[in-house]
Amino acid sequence: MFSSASLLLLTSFVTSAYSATFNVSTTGGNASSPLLYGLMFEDINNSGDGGIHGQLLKNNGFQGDSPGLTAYASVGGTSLSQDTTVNLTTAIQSSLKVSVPSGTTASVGFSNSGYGGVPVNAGTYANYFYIKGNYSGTVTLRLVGSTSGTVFASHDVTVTSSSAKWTYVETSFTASQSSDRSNVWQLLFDGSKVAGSALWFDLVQSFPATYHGRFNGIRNDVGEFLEAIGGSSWEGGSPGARWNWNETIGPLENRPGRQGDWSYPNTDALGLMEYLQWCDDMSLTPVLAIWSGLSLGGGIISGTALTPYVEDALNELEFLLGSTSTTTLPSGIWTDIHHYESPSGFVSSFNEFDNYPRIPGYGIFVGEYANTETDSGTQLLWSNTAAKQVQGAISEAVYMIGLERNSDLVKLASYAPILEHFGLAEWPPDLVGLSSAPNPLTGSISYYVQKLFSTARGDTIRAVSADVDFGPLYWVASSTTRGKWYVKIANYGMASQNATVKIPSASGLSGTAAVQVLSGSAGTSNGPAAVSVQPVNSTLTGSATAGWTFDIPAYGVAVFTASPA
Ligand SMILES: *[C@@H]1O[C@H](CO)[C@@H](O)[C@H](O)[C@H]1NC(C)=O
Ligand SMILES: *[C@@H]1O[C@H](CO)[C@@H](O)[C@H](O)[C@H]1NC(C)=O
Ligand SMILES: *[C@@H]1O[C@H](CO)[C@@H](O)[C@H](O)[C@H]1NC(C)=O
Ligand SMILES: *[C@@H]1O[C@H](CO)[C@@H](O)[C@H](O)[C@H]1NC(C)=O
Ligand SMILES: *[C@@H]1O[C@H](CO)[C@@H](O)[C@H](O)[C@H]1NC(C)=O
Ligand SMILES: *[C@@H]1O[C@H](CO)[C@@H](O)[C@H](O)[C@H]1NC(C)=O
Ligand SMILES: CC(=O)N[C@H]1CO[C@H](CO)[C@@H](O)[C@@H]1O
Ligand SMILES: CC(=O)N[C@H]1CO[C@H](CO)[C@@H](O)[C@@H]1O
Repeated sequence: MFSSASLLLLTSFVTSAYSATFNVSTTGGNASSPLLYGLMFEDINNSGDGGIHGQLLKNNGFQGDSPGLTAYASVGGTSLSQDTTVNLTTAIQSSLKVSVPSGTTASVGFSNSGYGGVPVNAGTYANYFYIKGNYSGTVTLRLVGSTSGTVFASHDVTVTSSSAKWTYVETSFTASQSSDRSNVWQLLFDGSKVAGSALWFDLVQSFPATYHGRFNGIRNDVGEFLEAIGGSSWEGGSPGARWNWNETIGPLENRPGRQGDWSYPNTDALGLMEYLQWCDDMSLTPVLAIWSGLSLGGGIISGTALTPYVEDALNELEFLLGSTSTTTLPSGIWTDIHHYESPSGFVSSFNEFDNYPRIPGYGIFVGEYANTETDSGTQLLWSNTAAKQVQGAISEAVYMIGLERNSDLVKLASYAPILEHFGLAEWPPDLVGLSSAPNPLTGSISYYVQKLFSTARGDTIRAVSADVDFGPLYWVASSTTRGKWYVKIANYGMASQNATVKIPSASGLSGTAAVQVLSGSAGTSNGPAAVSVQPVNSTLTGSATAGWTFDIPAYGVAVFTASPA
């Protein structure tokens, strides 16, 4: 215990600069898991529909509990309704009925405002829709500024449709750049041909360029942003409402979608195969989660009552692995640990796994972790001034250093959640935010820390002898089989620290090393479309025996890299 007098003394003491020396051992050490910096994805805060999935139009299949006419508006005096008597398929049970008043002569139709606006960027858009009703003529698809009326794209397609069955139309067009997110997608037709009658539409879709050009793919811009680094939505509010893998595959019109866990519908257009395609395209290792019997809203299923769900998991494995010989679930025991913490919570968890028993076949998966509040309990939100702050991001770095030091035991870890649509989020603060505006993506400070750590992964964790104890500096060293050496050091303190890294027994290293440093004052944050904190690169001159010296400012993190000459 400190008396208040000695606490004061300590406070003034730590504001002066320190220096520390780290000797990295070149022998021994433990294998490090290559899966320590993962991405945990779940459809929350419109991270799937309206987020990473490329499809931009909202409520296109009238899915979820109360779709109504969400996102739709009449154009040119039509009247719109959700028609539950005219369905596309067994899965998609409603359509959009567009009634045209008698005497109409103009081009009329409907618009869709997407997820907080339709992003309109110069480029090609692929469009798909179903139409039913007697119509033979031109259908015009447009992207239009909602208040400005500016037309960014206008494209005619000739359609012949009857009331006997659904007609599928696919077409693409090129748009010019909009300066904001207030845009709608419009579908117009010749009102004179439908006056006094109606047409029906369903599963309207519009995609900008997708990542790796995939059909029904993920957004290119979001994909590229997340490429730099690696959920519970499927639990369901009740057992019946859980995510069913077999209803997220196959043609989109056969996917019923579901009311997601986070108060909005999931279209499941981003389904099992799309997740795997995403992993493939980013060279990610997928970790398949199966339902354990626990629902978010309670309703736990256990014991023999779980048998059909185990069967379902085996069917899923067979479907994915192409083997019909899967008769038992893979062995191995894993514990999934979640941490949503304050900065001090993370720092005090630095040594969480240091003394954990090591049992063969047993591993830890830190399935979700993030700093979500300040030490005084203020919740962090992108929308207020307290977005993710430097202090919290450094505390996450301290925790991640603890994970890496124990990565012989902690095999997998994933920050969560990773993506939110600004303004459509109920679980802040996510790693990355996006909007429908041009240049839509903003990385939180935590995003840059994840990026720093995940791109400096060694395969062997090396022992370090230092002339200081842990706190406020925390460190971990690793090396790769290709002769690179990494030292990650977090400074969770209010004073700048000088660090000298030596690798006395290493030979053949270049005298020129690199260090990437991220730091800022404790409460600084990156706001939507306003990035103030990100890593800064420097080159260092030194040697393995004399060391390399660099400064780690207060609330900072440094990733040091030495490479073969
Ligand atoms: C509409 O849904 C019913 C089941 O509610 C199904 O029998 C019917 O085939 C569906 N219509 C189409 C066109 O698929
Ligand atoms: C559509 O056209 C067909 C064939 O001319 C006709 O039998 C049917 O009544 C028309 N349907 C509507 C809704 O007008
Ligand atoms: C999916 O599998 C469940 C059993 O787990 C079954 O009840 C359901 O009918 C299946 N759905 C489809 C579309 O096959
Ligand atoms: C390797 O793991 C053991 C626990 O199994 C631990 O005691 C030791 O410190 C670790 N060594 C390094 C270099 O991390
Ligand atoms: C680092 O290694 C050097 C050379 O072996 C040694 O002189 C020094 O005391 C060591 N420093 C620490 C902090 O272990
Ligand atoms: C900083 O260094 C890293 C690692 O070498 C590199 O990937 C990144 O592109 C560099 N950033 C800048 C802005 O030069
Ligand atoms: C569409 C959606 O999920 N909206 C919710 C997002 O989060 C805000 C804030 O919690 C809720 O108010 C919305 O209902
Ligand atoms: C406070 C302090 O000692 N800062 C020094 C840390 O190391 C760098 C690089 O050698 C110097 O430039 C700083 O002056």
